[in-house]
Amino acid sequence: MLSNVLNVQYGIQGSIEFKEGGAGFSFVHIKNANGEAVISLYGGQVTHLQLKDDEPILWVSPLSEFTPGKAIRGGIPICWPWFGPHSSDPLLPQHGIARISNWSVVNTCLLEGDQVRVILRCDQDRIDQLAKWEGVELELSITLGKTLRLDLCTRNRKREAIVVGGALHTYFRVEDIHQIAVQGLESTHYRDKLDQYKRKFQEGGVVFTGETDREYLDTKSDCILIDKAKSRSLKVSKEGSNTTVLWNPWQVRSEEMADFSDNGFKQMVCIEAAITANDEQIIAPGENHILSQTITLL
Ligand code: TA6
Repeated sequence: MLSNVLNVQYGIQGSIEFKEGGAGFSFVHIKNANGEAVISLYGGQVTHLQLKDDEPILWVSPLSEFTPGKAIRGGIPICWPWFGPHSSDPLLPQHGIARISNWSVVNTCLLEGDQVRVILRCDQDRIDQLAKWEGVELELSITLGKTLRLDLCTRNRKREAIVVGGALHTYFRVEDIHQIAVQGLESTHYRDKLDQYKRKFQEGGVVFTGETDREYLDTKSDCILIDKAKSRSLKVSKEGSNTTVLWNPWQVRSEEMADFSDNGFKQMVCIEAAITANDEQIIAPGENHILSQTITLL
């Protein structure tokens, strides 16, 4: 069992443990005095997070498949090296290859302040098979302290520059979509995917009354997710990104997606640190780009 080997090499008693899960996937379970998290090595995807003994923070569809080639529906999918459909090849997977690739463990360690860190690397053979991406490396550092922080590092080992897009496509669990608000995007322009990507202006806080699919532009702001029904507020901060995506599929879209529970839309919202379209990042030879998201329970 892969988990047994990983536990010998990377397990840390009481803090980091590898276990087999659905469909034979290997998961790393991390915990400290502040909370716990679970990460699937398939997709490099965080699938569970709890902070300060509060209720779970991430949403995973009960109908999510755990099968190779299919993205896990929920948690924190890694969209890379592009966001949405590929710009020219419709045969390439939506949101890139990272979330449907195997990831290996690079390192695990305990840091000061009771922090636990796991560093994963996306399967290099999978990246090298992607035209124009051979020689580009992708690593994800996941740090659980009083917060959960993800650092997605793209390293350009090629002789020419690359242009990378993507997102940390985080599905937050909420009690009732009708009773939440997202603050931090006031007075920000956004592209509305549901209206031919028309550029619009966000006056006040964001509330959800129907399908919502928006790319907020030129914003480095923290977002505050206010969940009135759960009496909980979360801060979602980011680095390395000027675009924040908000998404809720609402009823009809949820019913159209086989791996999305029909009423699941009522209990989730995606707040994504993104580098999309106008915000894709040019990485010079030998340079890196780091896309980060930090989740804090307020
Ligand atoms: O992040 C929003 C979005 O781009 C939506 O347009 C929707 O496609 C969503 O991602 C989910 O995409 P997926 O490929 O995971 O079904």
